[in-house]
Amino acid sequence: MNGFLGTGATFNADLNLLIQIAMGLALLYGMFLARRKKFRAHKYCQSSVMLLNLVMIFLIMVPSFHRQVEPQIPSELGDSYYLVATIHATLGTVAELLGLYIMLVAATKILPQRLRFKRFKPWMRAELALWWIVILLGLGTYYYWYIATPGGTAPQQAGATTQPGPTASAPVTVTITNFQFEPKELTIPAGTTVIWIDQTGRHTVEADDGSFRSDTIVAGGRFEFKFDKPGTFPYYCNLHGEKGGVDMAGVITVTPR
Ligand code: HEM
Ligand SMILES: [Cu+2]
Repeated sequence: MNGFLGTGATFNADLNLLIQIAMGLALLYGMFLARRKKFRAHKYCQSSVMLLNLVMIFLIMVPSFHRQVEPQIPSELGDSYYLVATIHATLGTVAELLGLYIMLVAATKILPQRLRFKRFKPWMRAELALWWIVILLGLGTYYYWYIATPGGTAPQQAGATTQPGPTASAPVTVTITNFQFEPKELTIPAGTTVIWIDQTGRHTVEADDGSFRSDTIVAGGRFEFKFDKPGTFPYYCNLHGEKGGVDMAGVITVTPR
């Protein structure tokens, strides 16, 4: 799950970031190919980027948008975290569609005459400019998602009252970081309150069986739930995990008092 750039981003985000920058540079290189009248090479270069980007969009960005952004709009659009990603996704859709259209006109004979433009340069220039705007908005998204700390809140430390205690009445703390719950498995006597404290990133805490469910928690935020009934309660982060213990998930085991 964890990325490799050391920013606390997901693996997918880091991978996407590198590939997107490489593709942006490839488009610029393709522009120079056209200037040197190497139109065949230009065609293959730009077309490959358009097609590879379709893969990145459907494998990484659409699922991420669907999970993390869609449920929060329009209500949370005042938050840069969602706003920048939404503008990025909207313009990104336009850029990709326009790119595919230009590709169809310039590199194939599929489209009928009335749907074809004649002057390539203005269309291709506009597309290249739009594409780079979308990359910059993507970098902005990456920044707000993984680098900026919301509201500058320092991660809250558990106070003395939230240390794990021997009696059922003392609350127990689970720390949330990118991208795990610590401890992942926790056993407590019935009647204990568990407090999840988020130290990095945005996450949720949701029981597989729906018995408890937090809103999106930001760094510095917390969520608590009192476990009255004995049983096993698997839970997960809705943004980075799934039911059944997949990826970012944990288990609370409640024993009879
Ligand atoms: C020309 C097309 C596009 C380009 C060049 C592009 C570029 C980028 C870049 C550089 C990032 C930052 C790396 C990352 O955080 O993954 C990013 C992230 C993202 N993009 Fe795009 N993008 C494009 C189209 C789209 C579309 C069509 C959508 C909408 C479904 C979209 C949604 C997202 C989301 C949600 C993220 C954050 C992903 C995450 O970190 O989990 N992008 N994009
Ligand atoms: Cu999470």
